[in-house]
Amino acid sequence: MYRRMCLVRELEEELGRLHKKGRTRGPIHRCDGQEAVGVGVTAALGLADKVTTTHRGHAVYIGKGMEPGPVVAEILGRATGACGGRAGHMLIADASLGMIGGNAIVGAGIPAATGMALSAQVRGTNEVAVTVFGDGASQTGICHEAMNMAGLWKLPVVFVLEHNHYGLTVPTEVQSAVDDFALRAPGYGMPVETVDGNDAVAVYRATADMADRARRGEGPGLIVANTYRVEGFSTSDMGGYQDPEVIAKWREHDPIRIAFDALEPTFGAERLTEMREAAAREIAEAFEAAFEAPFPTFAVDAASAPYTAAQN
Ligand SMILES: Cc1ncc(C[n+]2csc(CCOP(=O)(O)OP(=O)(O)O)c2C)c(N)n1
Ligand SMILES: [Mg+2]
Repeated sequence: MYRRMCLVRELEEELGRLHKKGRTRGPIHRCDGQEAVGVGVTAALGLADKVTTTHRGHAVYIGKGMEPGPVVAEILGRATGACGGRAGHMLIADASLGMIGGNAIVGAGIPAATGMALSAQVRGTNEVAVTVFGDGASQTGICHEAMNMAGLWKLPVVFVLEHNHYGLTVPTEVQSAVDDFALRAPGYGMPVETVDGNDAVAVYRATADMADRARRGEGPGLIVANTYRVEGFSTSDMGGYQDPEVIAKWREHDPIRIAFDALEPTFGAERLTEMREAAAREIAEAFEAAFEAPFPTFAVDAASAPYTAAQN
């Protein structure tokens, strides 16, 4: 988890630098400071388990086992990307790893994972589906519909609410009728655990517990992972509406530092620093390769095109 969080951090910081140089296309939704959610959740899952994530999903992609090379190439829209350069940074998927996708439609990953859980139940497997979604997404109608059906049918789905305290520029206190999102779980007949979302071990343990229940046929669970969006909504966000003192407090409570401090007595600072440096090299190499790679071609294949110009 430490290694993967380092990879994500290096990825996000490089994306921030490249955006400033005008070398990325469109806004990028950085997840630095929130790595422990995506990485901790996915560390508790097997290959056959499915996960959906959001427009801010880089930690989930890397956590579920995607290599930096195809992820970076996809973010830069190259033909060598995980989705051939056609998905972009919000929609990356690799079904062979159970990484079913990010999603640019807020909340859309929630019913998708719930449907995958229904599929697992109908097929009689012991797979679980997990959906990581934002506090903003938790206000959508489809979130509540999915949670209700999951509770009613005891579907093997784990709902992970990545509570970074903002939906775009809107803070929690003006988007939710309750301060504490954990209050919602009893309404759908499911247990809830609230964790420090910057502590990868806490996130991992909560996910493993909820996934075990789900595999036993005991139904869904909710995890509220408290974290904070330290970098603004996207690389295009001009900021100014988040309290600098609050940002500074959360920066102190950094998920990589927490992991470092937990591991240091056993492994030593030197080894952990080497791992961080190796992650930086791996990301730098992924960017170098991606910048060399071609863009996809968009030639229309007449045989597979569903409509002809005449039909249109
Ligand atoms: C259905 C839909 N409504 C609105 C938007 C515009 N939008 C993009 S991200 C976002 C806020 C999401 O907040 P949250 O779910 O907390 O995720 P975060 O950005 O904090 O990770 C909104 C409203 C969208 N993409 N899709
Ligand atoms: Mg949010």
